Amino acid sequence: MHQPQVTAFRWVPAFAQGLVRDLRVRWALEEAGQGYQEHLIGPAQQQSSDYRQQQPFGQVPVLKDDEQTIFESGAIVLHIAEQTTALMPSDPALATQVKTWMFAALNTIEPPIMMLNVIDMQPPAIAQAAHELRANVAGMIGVRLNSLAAFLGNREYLAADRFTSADLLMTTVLRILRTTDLLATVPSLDAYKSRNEARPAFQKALAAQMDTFERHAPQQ
Ligand SMILES: N[C@@H](CCC(=O)N[C@@H](CS)C(=O)NCC(=O)O)C(=O)O
Repeated sequence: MHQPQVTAFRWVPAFAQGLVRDLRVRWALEEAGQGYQEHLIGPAQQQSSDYRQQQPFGQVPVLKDDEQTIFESGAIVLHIAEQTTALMPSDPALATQVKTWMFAALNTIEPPIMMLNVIDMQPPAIAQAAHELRANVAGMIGVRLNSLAAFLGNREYLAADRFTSADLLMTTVLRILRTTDLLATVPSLDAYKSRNEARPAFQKALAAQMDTFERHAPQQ
């Protein structure tokens, strides 16, 4: 088997570094003990028709392995997880619980967080005009975070009583809040995120992404 290839950006501005979604794929591969190669792209390749055949929206990440080419970070993490018990239990009922929480991370928790992220990235005049909307979205996120914390209770992980691909995705989603104070208002979730970020596989994946950006930083 050849090493899988992960398509990632050569460089992004600081606000996105450590959040770009190839991190999810790098982390999953590290947890699986699977080496990989980087395929780095920039704006020109994003637009190319060849790349659009692999990722129709010109985004990252893409994973190419011996079997296929896949886009959507959730689908890629699921594909990797289905090949290793490191991320997905072999018991079918437990695996269903893990997949349920993978969807919850991407489909229930991530949307309002991304909405806030988009508002916060607007130019000052637009952000100012949207300040009431921002407060409402922050409130929606708070409700979701409290529900998640209530479910977790004394559990360390979301499903199967151990770290799985559900925790991997949920942690990368919670990280998007890093420029807000929202997570700090739910200390048990903050601790959950930090616990998962302390995993050697995450640290390795993050270091690899950051190293790439450092090596390709534009000259001042
Ligand atoms: N739902 C997609 C979202 C991918 C996505 O938003 N990728 C960002 C980087 S994290 C990107 O490529 N942005 C550039 C663009 O949209 O042109 C996934 O999870 O893979």
